[in-house]
Amino acid sequence: MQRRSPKKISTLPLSRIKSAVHEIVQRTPIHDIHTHLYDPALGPLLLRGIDELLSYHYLVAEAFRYHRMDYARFWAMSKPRQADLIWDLLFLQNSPVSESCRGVLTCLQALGIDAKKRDLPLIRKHFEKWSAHDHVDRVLELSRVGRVVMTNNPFDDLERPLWLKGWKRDERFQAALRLDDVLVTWPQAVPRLREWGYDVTLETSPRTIAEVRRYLDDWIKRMKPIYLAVSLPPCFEFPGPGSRAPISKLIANAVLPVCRGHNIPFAMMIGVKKLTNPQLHVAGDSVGHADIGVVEKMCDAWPDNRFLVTMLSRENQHELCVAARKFHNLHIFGCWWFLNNPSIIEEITRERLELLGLSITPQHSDCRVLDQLLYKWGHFREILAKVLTEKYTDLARTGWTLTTPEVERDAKKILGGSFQTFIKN
Ligand code: HDL
Ligand code: ZN
Repeated sequence: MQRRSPKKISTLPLSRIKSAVHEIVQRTPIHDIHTHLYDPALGPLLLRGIDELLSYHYLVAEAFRYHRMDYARFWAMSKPRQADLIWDLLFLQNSPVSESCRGVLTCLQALGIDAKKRDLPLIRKHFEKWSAHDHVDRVLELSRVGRVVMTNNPFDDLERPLWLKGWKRDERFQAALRLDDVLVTWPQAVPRLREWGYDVTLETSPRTIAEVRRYLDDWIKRMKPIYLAVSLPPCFEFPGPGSRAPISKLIANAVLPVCRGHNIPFAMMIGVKKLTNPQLHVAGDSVGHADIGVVEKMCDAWPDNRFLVTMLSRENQHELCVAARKFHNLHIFGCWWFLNNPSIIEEITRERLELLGLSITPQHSDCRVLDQLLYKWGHFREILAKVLTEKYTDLARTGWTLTTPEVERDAKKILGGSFQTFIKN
């Protein structure tokens, strides 16, 4: 039988690269590897709608730059009243040019809600008609986000009982077990762990280490997290195994062995200065430059562990790329929080592609409100398409030829595929 020659796939001419890349990046589904969203079955934990969008802590901080209201008085206001104030200050009295404000408008536009009338009560009415499940389906479809990784914390008094009861999981929402309470505020964690039946003491004795491992095993069994995570201050240091500091001992002797045992990565989100202004509550955190040597030492000391790392300081980004070149058990991700602005996203994404090729996960959304998926990914896709077009054009100019399936393959890797490969191997 005559073997048919494989279907000839035409190469992309220089003139078609831009339109092809933009079209492919726009339609490629996303694995969003870090968010604060929740499975809709968890009810009120999943924030959604215009009042949550407007009272997002990014906008709260920006609004306080235009008013001198007493902090306690602001926090005593209901969410809709906070939203009214923020809408007036950041959208009506000033043009909403900041990325967080523009994001609200992108969400409304994507949902087909007309903001031109600037009628907040009317905008509210649009959101009232969607049940949580319909709202989730609609936003995931419009944003083309296929998988969302939650941030799950057994120390959260609203969340813990829901996990203990259990529910039929929506497989689009994956779990990540968050360890800040155990690792960063160990003294406060001890009494609660004891209350839950774990025989731990302030001293991180072998018994305590064994009990922390049991705690991690119990919650890994319950949540099936795809990674364990912690956010760390810029001053976080890691002298290596056996150090006296609780956080280092707990990581070295409990977290990393458990991650190896379950074959799941450890995510470190480094550079948060907690509550620089405590009166701003969750909006009060700031940023500090961290020591990349800590990341390098840990990747070197534990070659059988896999580390997902994102850093909050812009000044840490280049050295994080270089560190990732040295350690294949290090996967870097996201333009996190204060980096999630077009000017910085473009700079970071460009340097990551130039130093690391496609072995990165250049973005996560960090969404706290369901609808934010529409803007955080809508804005990023535009920037990624622009940078990728430049890179492919550079290649084409050397005479290298590209095909559509190759661009599709690359986009899939960058929007979650490289992460999926990293967590599997
Ligand atoms: O620690 C974290 O996961 C951070 O993302 C914080 O939640 C932060 O408040 C945030 O929402 N950043 O976008
Ligand atoms: Zn986060």
